[in-house]
Amino acid sequence: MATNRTFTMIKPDAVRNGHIGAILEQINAGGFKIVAMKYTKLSAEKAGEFYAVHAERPFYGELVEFMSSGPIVAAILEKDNAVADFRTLIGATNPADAAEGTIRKRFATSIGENAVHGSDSDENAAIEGSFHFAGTDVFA
Ligand code: RTP
Ligand code: MG
Repeated sequence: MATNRTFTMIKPDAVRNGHIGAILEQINAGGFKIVAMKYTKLSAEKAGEFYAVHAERPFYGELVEFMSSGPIVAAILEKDNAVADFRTLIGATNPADAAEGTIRKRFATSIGENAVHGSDSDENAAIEGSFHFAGTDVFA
């Protein structure tokens, strides 16, 4: 995957709270093009695998349980400087610290249930995109 891409998930809390449409609108308004997208649900096993990097953290069990608690929207987004610009658009991990107008400030409820995921590097964007999508499901 090219380095002008990032990977996102609209997390189970935001789906449950009816924010899919508003979040996708903000993603588009932010200049991101959706090149792959699906509505799906992670098994606990898949969620554990996706967040394996956090396996030793105290919140890992809670995170896996939450991420497999309901459906999500997974998507690959394209834009110049996609990874950094998307992290700016979503705001800080803890919505209490997130800048005004960011997706997490608007839609997240807590540090654990924080509405969206955004890849933290080009390398992880590529890994996470391929975790969810086959190359044939990506339309640039
Ligand atoms: P993400 O990977 O989901 O985009 O979030 P992030 O980079 O902003 O934060 P990260 O440190 O990678 O943490 C991954 C997710 O774990 C949950 N978390 N809970 N209870 C807690 O203290 C805590 N800390 C992190 C959040 O759902 C966070 O997004
Ligand atoms: Mg992260």
